[in-house]
Amino acid sequence: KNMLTWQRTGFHFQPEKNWMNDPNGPMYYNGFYHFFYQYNQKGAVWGNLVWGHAVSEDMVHWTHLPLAMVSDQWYDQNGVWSGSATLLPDGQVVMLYTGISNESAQLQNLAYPANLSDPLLIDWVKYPGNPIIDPPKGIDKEDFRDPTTAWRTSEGKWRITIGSKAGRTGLAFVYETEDFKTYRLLPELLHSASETGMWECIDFFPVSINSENGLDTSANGEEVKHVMKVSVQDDQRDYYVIGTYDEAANTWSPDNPAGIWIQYDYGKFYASKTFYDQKKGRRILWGWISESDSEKADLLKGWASVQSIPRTLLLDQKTGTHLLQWPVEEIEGLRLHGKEFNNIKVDAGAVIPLDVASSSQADVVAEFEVDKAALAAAELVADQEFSCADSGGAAQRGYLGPFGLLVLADLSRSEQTSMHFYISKTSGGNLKTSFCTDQSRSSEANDVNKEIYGSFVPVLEGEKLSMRILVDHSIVEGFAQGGRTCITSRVYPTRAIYQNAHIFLFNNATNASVLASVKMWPMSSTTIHPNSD
Ligand code: DQQ
Repeated sequence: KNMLTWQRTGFHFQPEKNWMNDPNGPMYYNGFYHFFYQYNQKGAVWGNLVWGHAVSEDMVHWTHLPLAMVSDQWYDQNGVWSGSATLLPDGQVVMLYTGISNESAQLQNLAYPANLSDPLLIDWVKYPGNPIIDPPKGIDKEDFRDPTTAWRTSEGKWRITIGSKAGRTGLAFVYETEDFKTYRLLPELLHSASETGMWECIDFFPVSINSENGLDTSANGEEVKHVMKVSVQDDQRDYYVIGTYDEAANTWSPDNPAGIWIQYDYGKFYASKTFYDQKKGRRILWGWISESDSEKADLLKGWASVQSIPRTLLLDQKTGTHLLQWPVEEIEGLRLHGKEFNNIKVDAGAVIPLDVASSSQADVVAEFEVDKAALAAAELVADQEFSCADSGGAAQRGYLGPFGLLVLADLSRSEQTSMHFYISKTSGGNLKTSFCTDQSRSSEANDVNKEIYGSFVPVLEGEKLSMRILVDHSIVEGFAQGGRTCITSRVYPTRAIYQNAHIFLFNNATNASVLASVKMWPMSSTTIHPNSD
């Protein structure tokens, strides 16, 4: 329809048109995955938010349904904002969300499906007694939003947490309820942190310390850790920490006393939310991925934002500090004829094309082994405080990197986006691996973000360096070391599109060669089924 159509994705979740932001109320119910999202029916910019709705049997192919909730009450007249689903043991579905009232107050509300025997749960009813929770005393009416999924205490009561701030301190209020209609504010805060500003879209859930299974949100006990995730509004970044939940004291505290907050993703990824998938016994993470082009381009495209490929989320038992994020296994069903490249030696300074066919939609898995002699001579590596953002990106030359993949690259590489590793040496003398993306040459357009970013990735004794990359026209999602560190990048090539998008291996180290093994699959598209009402 317009000159920017190639930027639409082939297998990521997006509505047919207009603006989308946060994932809302994801759940699995009666044979279908339900996905709701913040949606502006009126255009490709943020505003007029209501709840879009889609269903799927595999979280890959989606059917778009009519809007689930619109602004039709005084308490949500200025927006139906984010919220979460809770499945009750008797089969009821509870949806809690933030309404923006006629006076711009953030009020929490209850909604439920009109007809539980409708497998698609198309119609939603707002509880006549809404709003169910007003902002607490002393809290600004515009700083109180995004109720979580409820968890059940050992006494059989339900608790939720809601993000807020007092001054510059971000905080998590906890409410207790028995019927989801009347609530009691508990005197303690679940957690708070100074100088972090408003906490949006808090997520609070258990992970198992010794099993690969996900846990129901109410699970608790000896073998469980609790993850606190906060979307820090000022940063537009999602941070998590693994910690311990004390139900009796109604507090959560980070295991690491320094309370180091890790990002789910070091690129574009915000307002994320998990749910427990009881069909497959796993916890799934959804995140909103905004555009990094101009608003003008979004208006021209007629749409803005995609959702991440849903990610299975587990505690990394090897580090104990990180979560592992991995695209849901169902996405592998989109893989077409794969190609394998084994033990390719990439010399210092080399760039090797990997495919001749198009790869604007691709799933790529790569492993790298750095030359042993070069690693052994690591004393030659200068100590440095390396950070992806302050580095020269893929074009920098260092002793042990950068090396990795170039994707969405045209044959002359006038455009390319890297996902790469860089091994540096800390002042303590240890080697440290970073996982970075370099967007500086991603597009010849000049009104798009071209930052270099990324972060440290833990690499344990005996592990090879590995990355997986999902490429989909204007998005690249990268997962290093099984998903310990992730980067999502939005890029807008003008030449490296369709048949002209290729993949290369590169190694810009000055001394070390690397041995690379790569598997890659073109990905088929998922069909959008627009609701025709
Ligand atoms: N987006 C919603 C809010 C939430 C914010 C409004 C986070 O409920 O705090 O669209 O992106």
